[in-house]
Parts: sequence; C-alpha cells; structure tokens
Amino acid sequence: MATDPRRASIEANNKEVHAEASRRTRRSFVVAGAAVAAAGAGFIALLKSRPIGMLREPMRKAEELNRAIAEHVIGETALAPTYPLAMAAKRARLNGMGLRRDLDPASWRLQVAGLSHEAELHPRFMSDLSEWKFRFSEEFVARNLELDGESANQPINVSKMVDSAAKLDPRDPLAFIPERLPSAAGLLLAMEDLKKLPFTEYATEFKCIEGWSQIMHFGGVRFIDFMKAFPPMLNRDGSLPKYVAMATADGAYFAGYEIAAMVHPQTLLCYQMSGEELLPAHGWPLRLSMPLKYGYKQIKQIARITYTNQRPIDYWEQFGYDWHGGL
Ligand SMILES: Nc1nc2c(c(=O)[nH]1)N[C@H]1C(S)=C(S)[C@@H](COP(=O)(O)O)O[C@H]1N2
Ligand SMILES: [Mo]
Repeated sequence: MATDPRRASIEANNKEVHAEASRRTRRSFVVAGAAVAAAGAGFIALLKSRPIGMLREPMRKAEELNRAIAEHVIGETALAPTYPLAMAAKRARLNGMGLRRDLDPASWRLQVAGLSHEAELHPRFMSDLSEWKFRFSEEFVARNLELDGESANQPINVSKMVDSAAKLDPRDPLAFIPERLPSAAGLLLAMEDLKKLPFTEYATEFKCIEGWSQIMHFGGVRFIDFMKAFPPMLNRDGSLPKYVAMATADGAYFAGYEIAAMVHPQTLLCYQMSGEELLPAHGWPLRLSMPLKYGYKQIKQIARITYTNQRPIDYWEQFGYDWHGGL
C-alpha cells in the first residue's frame, strides 16, 4: 500500500478515535449513572428500580442508547484531518448575518427538545420551553462589540424583545421561522451543565462555500457525549431519531442534520475558540463545529436543539444551497 502521509495521519487519528470511542462506551455507563444521580431523586430511583434481566432499568436505558448509537458509528468513519493547535488562524475570519449583538448574556440558555421521558425528572425540565424569554436589548451591543474588538466588522442587527412563545402553525413547512421558537417540552440548560461534560478540542480546516478556508481551533463537548448525558426519545424500534434541528434564540438562523453526522466523533458543541471563550461574532456562547461540512452548516449562537424524525430545513436551503452541505 502506498504511504500517502495524509492518509497515514488520518488512519492514526482514526485508531485513536476508535480507542477513545471504546473507552467512552464504558465510561458512558458512568456518565449516564451520574446524569441520573444529578436528577437527585433519580439516584434513589436507580437504587430502587426493578432489575430487568441483568441490568437495573436506568442502566438498561444507557445500554439501549449505546446500541442505537452503534448503528451509526460502526464501520468506516471518515475523519477530517487535524492540525497542531498552534496552526490555527490567529485572527479568524467572520461570516454570517443574524448574530444578535443585542442578546442579553444572562438570558442565554440551551433549550433541548425531543428527549427521553427521563428528562422529566431533571431539575431543568420545562413542559413548555417557549415560555423562556431570551432578552434582546440595545444596552448589550456596546459590550459585545468591545469583546469582538477588531472582529466587529459586521452590520449590527438590533431589534426589540422577542416573544419566543409566539405560536407556530403546525402545518407550516418552515418549522422555524424568524423570531419564533416553537413550543416543546424539554430541558433548559445553562453553560455550567455543558462544562460538566468531557471537554474535546481540535484544529481542523474550516471551509466557507464562498471560497475561503482557514484552520480553526475549537473546544467544547462532542455532540455524542452531550447526547449520552441528555438522551433523545428513541423510536419504537430502538433507533435514534433521524435528525437534529438547531436554531438561534430568535429563530432567524437554523439548520438540520442527519443523526449520523451528529454522532460523528468530530461533531462538537463549541464554547471555545483558540483556547478562549467564543467571541460574540463567532457565535458566543455556543456554536457547532462539523469539519466535514461547509461553514453554513456550522450554526453560531445556538439556543435550541431538537431531536426529530422530520427532516428540518436549513436557513440556506431556502436559497438553493444543498441541505447536506458536505465538503
Ligand atoms: N447564527 C448563524 N450562524 C452561522 C451563520 C449565520 O449567518 N448565522 N453563517 C454561517 C456561515 S455561512 C459561516 S461560513 C460560518 C462563519 O463562522 P465564523 O464567522 O466564525 O468564521 O458561520 C455559519 N454559522
Ligand atoms: Mo459560509
């Protein structure tokens, strides 16, 4: 076999990821157990729960989730090449509209919908997430521009308070339309909930379809680790929901992903860039990194994540861009 150095590096990386993946599978039982314990009463429930076969119920749930995940991660997993972290662009380029410089940092939360019933025991459970009001106010613009410093070269998008409880017509093919996030039961997470999960970082090449690319260094939690901590509602046949939808706090930017892309070991919910907290212009407080897809799939300023079997539409799909957005 020819020794293409890039291929060799990908294979080495692959091995590392697979070793890591099996370590994680073992650890996930512990993580799932810890998540149940975090629910407080849940820990007692674990002790009291009826054994099913060999495993107690919550453990069996983790087992079911791992099996559902395995369907998507077994076999050849192509990985994007990684680079030394120091090779990442010092001053990263910016792109995109709809980033809200007027978002009140204190009002940010990550809403997660489409979760398994266990979520109802979690202290952060809400029967209607749309009751949470993200706050937008001009008073935060100056602070965010200052944080962005030289990156602040984009038009500012300021508007009034948004009523996220505005109702959606369920027949509306645009599941997310500007300024509205639909009603749904789920968890209202804070950044500290994400920071408790295992941290992963890498430098990969980021490609915008407009024709530029740069190496970017992102850090945060792998989506697969996030999913194990906050498991989705499985389908009757035990499979994972087919898609994940994501949207910004005002619903103005949104994107959808196949579940296989979400459980890919390089799919990251990022709260860091270049080893520091994300800048507002780069998607503070949370953005997606998915180095096998174009930049337009890498949504910034995420506020809602939904597991679903309905294919979610993309903001850019409306203008003719490919939904898959693969490189
Ligand atoms: N919320 C939001 N996320 C977004 C966009 C946007 O307009 N709004 N643009 C996308 C596009 S086209 C690109 S190339 C990247 C740019 O990320 P960067 O500004 O951190 O380089 O963000 C993506 N995520
Ligand atoms: Mo882009």
